[in-house]
Parts: sequence; C-alpha cells; structure tokens
Amino acid sequence: MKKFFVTGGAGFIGSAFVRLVLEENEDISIVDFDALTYAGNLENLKDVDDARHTFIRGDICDRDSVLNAVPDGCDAIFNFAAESHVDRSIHSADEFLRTNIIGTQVLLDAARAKNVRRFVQISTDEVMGSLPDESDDYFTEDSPLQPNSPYAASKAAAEFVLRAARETFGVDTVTTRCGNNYGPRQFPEKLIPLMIANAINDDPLPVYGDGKNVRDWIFVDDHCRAIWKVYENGRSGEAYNIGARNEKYNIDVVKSILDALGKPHDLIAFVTDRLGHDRRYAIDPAKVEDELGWKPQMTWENGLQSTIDWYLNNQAWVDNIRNGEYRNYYKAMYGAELKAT
Ligand code: NAD
Ligand code: TDX
Repeated sequence: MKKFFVTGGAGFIGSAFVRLVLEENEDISIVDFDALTYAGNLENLKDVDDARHTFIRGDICDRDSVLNAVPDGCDAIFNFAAESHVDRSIHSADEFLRTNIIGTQVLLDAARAKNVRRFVQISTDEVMGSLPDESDDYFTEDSPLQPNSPYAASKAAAEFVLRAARETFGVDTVTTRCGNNYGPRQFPEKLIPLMIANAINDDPLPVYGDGKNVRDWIFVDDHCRAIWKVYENGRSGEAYNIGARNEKYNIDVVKSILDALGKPHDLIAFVTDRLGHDRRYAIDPAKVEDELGWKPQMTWENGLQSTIDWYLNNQAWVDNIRNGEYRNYYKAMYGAELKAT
C-alpha cells in the first residue's frame, strides 16, 4: 500500500484529486490534511467513504502537527493547500504569504525529515504574469516568473522555496502550473460558480472591466489526471504547464452560463475592474502532452454543462455558503446584497 499525504484535500481541486486517486487505485491510502478555512468544506468529501482515507484537521504552517500527521514511509506529498482567491489577496496579503510560502517550507522540511520520496507542488499559471491581448504568445515552462497579484507572488515565492529545497537538500520535487479550473464543488467566489449561483438566484452577474480578459479553462478532473502523470513520471526539479487549449473571454463564459440556464443577458452588470487585472492567460501544454502522454478528456461544452447541472442539483451546498460568512464577503467586495435563498 502506497501512502500519500495530501494537503488542502477539503478544497475544490484537492477533494477532486482525493476522489479520483482512491477510485482509480486500490493500493493507495491518503492522509488528507486541511485547516478547513472558509474555502475548506467536509461536504466536499462526504462521498469519499473509504477506509483508505484519513482526514486530519491541521494547518500546514504548524510544524509539529505536520510532522505528526505525515505517515512513516510516505511516498508523496501533494501540496494543494493555499489561499487561492486573487481578490482576497488584493484586500489583504498576509494570509497568502503565511500559508502559501511558509506553509510550503514547513511541508518541504517535513518531506526531508520523513524521507518522503517525492514532493508535488500545485502551482499556477499566474506565476508567469499576463500575456498581451490578442497575441499568439503562450506560457511555456521557459516563461519568466512575473507574478502580478499578491496571490501570484506568494505562489511564485513557493516555487523558489521548492527550488531551494531541491538544490540545497536534494528533495525530489515536481511542480504543476495549471490554468483556470472549473467543475463541481468550486467555492462561489470564483468566476464560474459565482455566475452560476447568481444566475440561478436572479442576482446580477458582476463582470470586471470590459469582460475581455481571457482565461484558459480546464475541467478539474483533467487537471488532477495531469498531476498524477507528473507525480508518476515527471522529471525531478521540472515544472509542467497544464492546460486544455481552451481560451475564452470572460464575457463569453458568462453569456454561455446564462444561455444554458435560460436566463436573460440583462442580468450582466459591468463593474469596476480588479486592480492589476491580468489580461490574458494561455498555456502551451506541449511538454506534459509529449513527455507524459497527458491529454484532457473533457470538452468545454460537456464540462460547463455538467458543472451547471452539479450546481442545480446541489443547491443546498451553495445555499449553505451563500447564507454564511460569504454574504458579508460579497457585500464588502461587490457593494451589493445577495438575495436570500
Ligand atoms: P480552494 O481555495 O478551493 O481550497 C484550498 C484548500 O486549502 C481549502 O480546503 C482550505 O481549507 C485549505 N487550506 C488553506 N489554508 C490552509 C492551511 N494553512 N493549512 C491547511 N489547509 C489550508 O483552492 P483550489 O481552487 O482547490 O486550489 C488548490 C490549489 O491549486 C491551490 O494551491 C491553488 O493555488 C492551485 N491552483 C488553483 C487553480 C484554480 O483555478 N482554482 C488553478 C491553478 C492552481
Ligand atoms: O466577480 C467576478 N467577475 C469577474 O469578471 C470574478 C470573481 C472574476 N471575474 C474575472 C476575473 C478574471 O479575469 O473572471 C476571471 C476569473 O477570475 P477568478 O475566478 O477569480 O480566477 P483568476 O483570477 O483567473 O485566478 C484563478 O486561476 C488561477 C484561480 O482563482 C487561482 O487560484 C488560480 O491559480
């Protein structure tokens, strides 16, 4: 039995990864370590009813808790735990620097202390900054790290911390840099679930700026399968860009959601732009495709429809969030009250 230590496994992508790995492998057990911040949710794991899954509530910055929780003979650490929302990092960066940088260092130290075979860092395309509008440029693994938001800066710093652990102490590390994920169980502060939830409830859909920023969307399970490939066969010390060649203008994503739900486009409300808003992300995934034989399995049309269906069928999950602290966040962020559900 191989033992994995997964951090952030109660969040959006981490919980999808845990589910997929347990479903597709019989010889793996997982310690799932998560602080359950506002973004962590045990509901995300409620169908993971498996003796091979152990959940531990803990903070990746807490050295003793981490050392106690990493199992002896651990094969790999997968670090999903992070503060992940750009807008929150613009409001206050402290927690981003703490979790995303110090937390990564603590985990790397634990990997060394416990002789963990491989450390997989879940990074992001945002560390490479922004591409020019309407250009043919793409992020490759050789693109310079040019983070623009406090969130992206903290994730880029984590990559440097990782590099130092490898160069100085020989920790076996690999890194994934993925584009924008979408799918079930994504916290509704992010574009796609926010727009779906608002459209379902006839709340206005707040689009930043001119709506012409471009994001490169990938279905969450495709990202998780790429992480698996990188863990299995990625070259030590390397980063792999992950993307599904699926660039979209934000405004087109929002209109597709309204059309799928049969809601009018006049729910769209253009609002003040995000500070330092990255214009375009576009990923060249040739390395992970050619070296590791990864390809996305989900089409955009099917992925978006199945995501919308999940939110329609799980309105209690969304309402729990929308009726909690998120209401205050929303009001402070958008200057508007969400309708009661
Ligand atoms: P998320 O916000 O949904 O989940 C983050 C999880 O980490 C939560 O369960 C939270 O409780 C946990 N966490 C936060 N601080 C912690 C701490 N100090 N100790 C332990 N656990 C803590 O985020 P997500 O969208 O699932 O993203 C997961 C990872 O993937 C992040 O590292 C993010 O940077 C990266 N990533 C995300 C995207 C995306 O589009 N969402 C794209 C590329 C990379
Ligand atoms: O209300 C909104 N209106 C809007 O126009 C929100 C929340 C977003 N947007 C725009 C901003 C972006 O151009 O939509 C786009 C996507 O925004 P987010 O969902 O906040 O994602 P982004 O800022 O692109 O960052 C995401 O991708 C990379 C994730 O949140 C990161 O965790 C990941 O690393």
